[in-house]
Amino acid sequence: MFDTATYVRRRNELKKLVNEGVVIFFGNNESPVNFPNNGYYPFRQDSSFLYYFGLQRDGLVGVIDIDNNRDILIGNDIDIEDIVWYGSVQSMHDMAQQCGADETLPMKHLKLICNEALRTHRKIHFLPPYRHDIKIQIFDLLGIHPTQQKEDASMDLIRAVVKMRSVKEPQEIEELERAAVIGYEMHTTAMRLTRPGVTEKFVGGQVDGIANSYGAMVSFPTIYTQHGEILHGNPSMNKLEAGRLALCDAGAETINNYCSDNTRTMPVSGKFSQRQFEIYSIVEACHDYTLEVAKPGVRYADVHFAVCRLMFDRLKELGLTKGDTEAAVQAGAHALFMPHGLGHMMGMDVHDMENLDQINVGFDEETRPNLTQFGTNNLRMGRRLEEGFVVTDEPGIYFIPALIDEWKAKQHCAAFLNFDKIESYKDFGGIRIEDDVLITLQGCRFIGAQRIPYHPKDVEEFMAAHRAE
Ligand SMILES: [Mn+2]
Repeated sequence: MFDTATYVRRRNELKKLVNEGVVIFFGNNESPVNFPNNGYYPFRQDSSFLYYFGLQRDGLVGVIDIDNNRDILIGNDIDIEDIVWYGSVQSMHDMAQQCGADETLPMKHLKLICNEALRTHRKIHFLPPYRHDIKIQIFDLLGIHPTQQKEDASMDLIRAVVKMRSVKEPQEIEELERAAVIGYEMHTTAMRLTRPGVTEKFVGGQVDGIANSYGAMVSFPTIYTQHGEILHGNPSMNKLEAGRLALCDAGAETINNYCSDNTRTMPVSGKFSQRQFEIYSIVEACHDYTLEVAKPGVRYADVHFAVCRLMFDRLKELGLTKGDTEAAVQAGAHALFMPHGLGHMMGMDVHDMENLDQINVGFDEETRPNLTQFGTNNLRMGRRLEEGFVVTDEPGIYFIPALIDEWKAKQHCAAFLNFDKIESYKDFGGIRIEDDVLITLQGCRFIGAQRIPYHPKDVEEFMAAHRAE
């Protein structure tokens, strides 16, 4: 965790932003696998609780009483039985000191605090819960049914948390840099292990092991697949085949739970075919183009569409698309190839603050999401960039047979698409290249001192030099 002053400062700023009432941050509990005491490991704390209290133990709740300017850490000290099985952990008193809370109270006091606040008609702020045990806890404390809790969550608190967590502090950027170092090891491991005859699952498992060895865990379930056209394809027991592409989308969390998120696509044989090289080069150009366009004040939705226009133009050179680029992108024709957004916020969550809803995180009053157009409705981040934001830059080109069939049958965007030519790519798979971008005062830069190879020549050279035989 960071120093005590960090958490005191953050909570004081939050008090100013929320202004009145009682804020409750629920920490996560252990999540059982097959028995209450057999938890999924590693334990993952709630990110907003971490942001304001920094403590990694399960069974904690942070209360910020704005009206009385009191920060209370709630939880029970562990008993001798726990110490026998799990070893000694810090006392509640020690943890309160670490995060700078004014006092600690046992968990049963939370109900008293809530009852008192309800009785005096004070506003109780909580974030939308995403775990079922927390939903039951909120039901017990506040009498709000789980189906009503998302609606009753505090918009004032959501806005304040998004405002604060969106802009990364220098010490957070250092953590993200550490995550990038682990991410580099994960992806170069995948490049070393990718060769014909190995299963996807083997490579994926080795990549996960790197995250577990050097950090807390993976930042999301690793995607490693020859079916890159399946956007979130899990590693299967299928063996890698020469001539195909393998797509690896993976990231790590540091011990302090800051994330990396990168994607590389590599030829199983170690060399790109001409057709693979042509498509890959387009994705590479799109990926690099983001760095030229993204800067403070620019909407990320506009960066997305700038990239889409470039992609469409380049696909035209290959005879896959046709017609006026501007009109094609407005019609959403590019979404046949890239049905997702260019990127998302990243921080302690890989899709940062996703539990607070993308409409609150990636959009604002000025920049509203387009919920109706296929592809564009998948944008996670649209609003104007600010210094300190961290977003991913992850263009991709996919040939999704079912989508090609559907669009062709409906003649959707037929004025802009050469379906006959596109059909010949149905066995292609998909390519994505992803890096994490920090918005700086003047522009932006990639996070990570060392780039994971991504220029085609660099990927081939790395694989030739380092591949396991
Ligand atoms: Mn991503």
